[in-house]
Amino acid sequence: MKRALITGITGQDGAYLAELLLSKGYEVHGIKRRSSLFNTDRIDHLYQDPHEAEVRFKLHYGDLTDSTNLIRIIQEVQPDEIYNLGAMSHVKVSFDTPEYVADVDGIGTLRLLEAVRILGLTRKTRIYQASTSELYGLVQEVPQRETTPFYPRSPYAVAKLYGFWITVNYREAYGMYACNGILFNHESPLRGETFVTRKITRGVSRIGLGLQDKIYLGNLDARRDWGHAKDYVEAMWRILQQDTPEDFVIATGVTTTVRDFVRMAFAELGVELTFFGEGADETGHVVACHHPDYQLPLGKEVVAVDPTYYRPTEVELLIGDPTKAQQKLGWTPRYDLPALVQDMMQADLEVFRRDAVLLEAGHRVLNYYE
Ligand code: NDP
Ligand code: GDR
Repeated sequence: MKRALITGITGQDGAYLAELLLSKGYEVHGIKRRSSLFNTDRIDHLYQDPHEAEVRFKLHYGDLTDSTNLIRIIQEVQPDEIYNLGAMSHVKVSFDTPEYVADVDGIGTLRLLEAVRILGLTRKTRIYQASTSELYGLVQEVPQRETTPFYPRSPYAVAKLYGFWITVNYREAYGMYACNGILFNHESPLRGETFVTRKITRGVSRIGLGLQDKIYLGNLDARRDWGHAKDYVEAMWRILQQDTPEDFVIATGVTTTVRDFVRMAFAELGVELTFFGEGADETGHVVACHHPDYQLPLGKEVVAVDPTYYRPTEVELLIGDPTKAQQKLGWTPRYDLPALVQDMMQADLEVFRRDAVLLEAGHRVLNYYE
């Protein structure tokens, strides 16, 4: 039985990857951080009582800022594969906490590689590093591929640049099987609530159900290559199953503006929008409702821009070229963008229908701002 260790197992990708590896017969170990509230919502369905006879899912307390703890866990687990998904992953927040992000996302990667080296596991343990399309930053070439020069535009991306190159360096210096997946944006019903797609699907669901009036967003012109996280964790696994370690771009090859993502989410309710104005003055209004359950007033303003969400330096355009992954890994995504939006909208509508019922029965429900 293969043994995998996942950092960031409580995050979106960690949850889907753990599910995938368990379905392939792996024993899965994950590192979770101690927090004052439960932080295992996304993986609670995988939890196994440690008293059971055959436990294939185990969590360890740890943190990427703590070398001794990483060394201890890796020594104990002796993993065949490590997936380094742990990170402070929010680009906008990285401008507020740049030093912390450098420590976790940059030096954290070094700590993990060093732990494997110090423990003499360089021949046994394969390492996947969660690299990102944010490395491309300011557009140098489109579509972006493995050979496109990097130009990071945030403390997050600069920290991930270190993570990328230290992974390459350990591969070349010590012959380690260590690879970067340069993954473009991938989303799902498990996506963190403050990333733009999930913020939109939650906001649109709440507007449709009468729980909220409007969503406030930042740069509506930004273009992203959005895929489904379920497809992308499959690519991570395939990257570690090759004969030789290499880096791969994982993307759909299609790019869409934030504004069009908003349109697509409202379309799931049968609601059509028109946008007026430009920049910080742009607003989105209801022009038609085709579904009997979601009859919003025509002309209602449901989207507005709040410059608070602008970034000091923005990544305007991402579109990836997944040719190498298609050819060498045999990887192609199963979800396209309409299927992704549908999946996210269905999940969020279900969540907020419960809130709507509670509200009608006189209970208090939370408001969400961000
Ligand atoms: P999430 O933000 O959903 O999850 C991040 C995970 O990292 C969480 O489990 C979090 O724990 C954990 N974490 C945060 N800080 C630390 C720390 N100091 N020590 C240990 N663990 C920590 O991210 P995603 O699942 O979306 O992304 C997974 C990885 O892939 C990240 O590295 C991200 O930067 C990268 N990536 C993501 C892309 C995407 O589009 N989703 C695209 C390209 C790269 P907790 O739950 O306690 O907060
Ligand atoms: P990103 O994702 O920065 O690409 O990083 P995010 O969803 O945060 O932003 C995408 C684009 O949308 C614009 N935007 C807004 N973003 C947020 N969060 N909130 C808003 O209100 C809003 N309005 C407009 C942003 O300016 C941006 O252009 C994600 C993370 O998962 C990283 O960890 C990962 O490395 C990259 O994807 C690939």
